[in-house]
Amino acid sequence: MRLIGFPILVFIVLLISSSCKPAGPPTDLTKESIIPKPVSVAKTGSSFELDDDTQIYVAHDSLYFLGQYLSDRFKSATGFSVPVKIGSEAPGAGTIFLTTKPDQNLDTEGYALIITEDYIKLSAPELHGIFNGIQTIRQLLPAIIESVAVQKGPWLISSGVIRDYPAYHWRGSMLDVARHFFSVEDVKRYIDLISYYKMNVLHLHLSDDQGWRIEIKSWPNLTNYGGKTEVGGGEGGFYTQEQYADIVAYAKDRFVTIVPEIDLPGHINAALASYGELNGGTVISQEGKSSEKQSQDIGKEPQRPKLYTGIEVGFSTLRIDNPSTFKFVEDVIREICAITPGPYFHIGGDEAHVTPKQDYIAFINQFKKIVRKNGKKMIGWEEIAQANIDDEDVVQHWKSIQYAKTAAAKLGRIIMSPSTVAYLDMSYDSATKFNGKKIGTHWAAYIEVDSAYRWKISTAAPGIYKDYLLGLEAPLWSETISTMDELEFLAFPRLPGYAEIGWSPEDNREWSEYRVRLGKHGAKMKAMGIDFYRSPNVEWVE
Ligand code: TNX
Repeated sequence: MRLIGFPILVFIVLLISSSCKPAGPPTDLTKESIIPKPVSVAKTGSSFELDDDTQIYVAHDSLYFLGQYLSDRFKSATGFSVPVKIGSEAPGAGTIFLTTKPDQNLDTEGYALIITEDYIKLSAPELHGIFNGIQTIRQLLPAIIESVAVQKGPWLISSGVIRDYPAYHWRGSMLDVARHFFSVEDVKRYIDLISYYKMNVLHLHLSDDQGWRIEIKSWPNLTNYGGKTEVGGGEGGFYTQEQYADIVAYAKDRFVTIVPEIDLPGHINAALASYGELNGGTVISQEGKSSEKQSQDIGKEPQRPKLYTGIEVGFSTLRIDNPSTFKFVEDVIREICAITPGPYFHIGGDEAHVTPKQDYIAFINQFKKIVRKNGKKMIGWEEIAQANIDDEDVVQHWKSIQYAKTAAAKLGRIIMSPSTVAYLDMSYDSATKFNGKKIGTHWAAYIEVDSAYRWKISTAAPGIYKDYLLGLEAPLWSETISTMDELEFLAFPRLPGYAEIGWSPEDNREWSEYRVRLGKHGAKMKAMGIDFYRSPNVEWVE
């Protein structure tokens, strides 16, 4: 029986074969999906091919490690061992040339990328810009360049010119390693992932009621006892000072500044549980309620509260009238500052609900002196705006914009982490689950990928002088997550949007355009093995 006429059959075969034909080489640089969106992109209509003859040339020794970093990014997926050579001549055919040169319009983190059929030239005023330009090159290659196994090419990049630099210098994320501990390897992977999107700050929340996560040599019980559990009663963990230094060095090579936080004077139960002398004679009636009743007899009968594994906040505090308190604070800040090359120390300062207000203010003023004495600038959560803030201090907004305004009126600098749009621990919606387990919380809001993207730093901080706004941080609190996969599921795909909010010109961003670009990053995130949330608001290309 003849079901389809011959001409129709030919037509269908032609149709199928034409739709299966591999796409031609990419030639339109303006159509590529780069996140964060670059400041300017111009196309020239051809493409460069990375192949087994490609060589990387760097203009001088100090660029060598970046050339090697780029070569390493190519290795697994292409199977090519792209050699890195030092040579100051102009780029020859088949080369990727990295060079630094002054360019007043590019800023300290900016870069210029010229891609021709014959070569790629990446130049920047500083090494940080070269690193950022390398991330752009990675994103311009086919998504499978991020695969760990060898893939089939060709490895083509559209030609043209990109000039790019950030709107804000503080583009970061905070990771809470206190509520649940995350290993050195996990933290390094997170550094790799955030820096792929040109973020440059990782704030580590290193202590809280549930655990103390960084070795303090003069107070060893903090980790030997106070680091041994976490939310839900798991085994916890901590970083030795050497491991912390290893994280810091890894971050430095990726132009990420580590900001260590020790949360004071509240969120301190793990320390009180480790050293009764810090708790003074406080009467403890039940787990997690160490400050329910404060005895007047400090030091009389040091009682340690139990380690805490729940998720309440605001119940613990240091005591300002306790002689041990500042010995402890001085030692902790001194030891951590000594192994932190970055310019900041974060003293926490949030939710000190059981610290009397005058004591709280006195505490912050004193912490600031100690931080300065150790050569760092103080950062604190927004409540520190109540203390003596000046233009060297940084205040991190999370809930009440009034505190940020108060801080700015005192000349303080502001990091924006508005919990209703920028908290990575908020669920996407009421059904958010990973592998059948509900994760995330929603005390501030449900944050779908579009609402995470649709805000601006400057309008979220009305009335604050723009020069005082350092940028943004997306905090990832870990009460509900304990594995790297769960971490990734909450961070992605919102984190690339935060990276773009901090980097790209504010008036040149549109959700309707961004969602298409983000959809194309599905394939890249998949190739990187990221367990990301497939938001129904995005058409994923994988
Ligand atoms: C509030 S935000 C906190 C944290 C919690 C978080 C949970 C802030 C400065 N403090 O202690 O982990 O909410 O979303």
